[in-house]
Amino acid sequence: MLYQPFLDHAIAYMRSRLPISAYPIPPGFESKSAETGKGKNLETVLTTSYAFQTPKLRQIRAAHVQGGKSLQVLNFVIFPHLNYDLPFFGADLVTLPGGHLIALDMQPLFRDNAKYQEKYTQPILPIFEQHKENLPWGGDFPAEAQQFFSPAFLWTRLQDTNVVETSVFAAFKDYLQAYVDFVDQAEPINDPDRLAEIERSHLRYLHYRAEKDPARGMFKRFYGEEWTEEYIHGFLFDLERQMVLAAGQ
Ligand code: DBV
Repeated sequence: MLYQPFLDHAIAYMRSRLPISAYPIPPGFESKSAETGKGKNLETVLTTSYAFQTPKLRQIRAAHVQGGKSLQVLNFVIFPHLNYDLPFFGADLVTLPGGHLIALDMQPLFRDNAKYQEKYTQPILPIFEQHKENLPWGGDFPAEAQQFFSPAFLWTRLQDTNVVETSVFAAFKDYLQAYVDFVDQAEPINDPDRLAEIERSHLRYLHYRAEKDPARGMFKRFYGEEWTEEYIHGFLFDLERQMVLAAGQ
């Protein structure tokens, strides 16, 4: 239940500020459970999915995994529509037997572009600096993932659950608020070259996340390969499927 308040807050907050409506979740993926372990270690692992959209945000989605005290995950990502230059909102909140692993960021479409950084990173640096004090840098992470994170990437490993409930929750709320502020201000892009760049950037990000999903092993173990691949490509990172569908209409 560690991340339930994060999920509740995110949905209530977005609802209070944005015209959100439901986004369809493919049948069979709203809720999935499996038993793991044996005897007194028997545990039910429940994965529930949530999805919304707004006129500017193509997909707001969350996957919530609950498998007892030592397995809790909330992966919450916002994918803007392709005619906005908004960053992705990405939260990966992971509790495993070894502790908590927290990734929180607004992942830029154009990481090394100075004007883009000025627009979407500078404004959140003060929030980053403030929360970084309670959330020390988590150390190594995959080098190839580096290109997808902003300079305001909060990345930490924690033992203390209390810190998750207080400092991480506070950072999560501040990042989400700053993100919704960006969404409020965002204007549609019309320039065809810029639109093509945005689409390329989305696809690059999607391919990376779908291919390298760190939860793949866990999901396969619990729910099997077929369910897992369909969940990843048909729900968690569904842009390509949606583009194929749109092209066929
Ligand atoms: N991660 C996901 C989704 C998850 C999920 C959809 C629904 O992208 C969970 C579930 N993340 C998850 C789990 C682990 C991690 C780890 C279960 C632990 C895996 C394990 O130890 O077995 C940020 N998440 C991680 C790690 C990173 C991230 C860097 C450590 C992985 C490692 O060390 O290999 N979030 C992750 C990431 C990006 C992001 C790589 C982006 C570009 O936004």
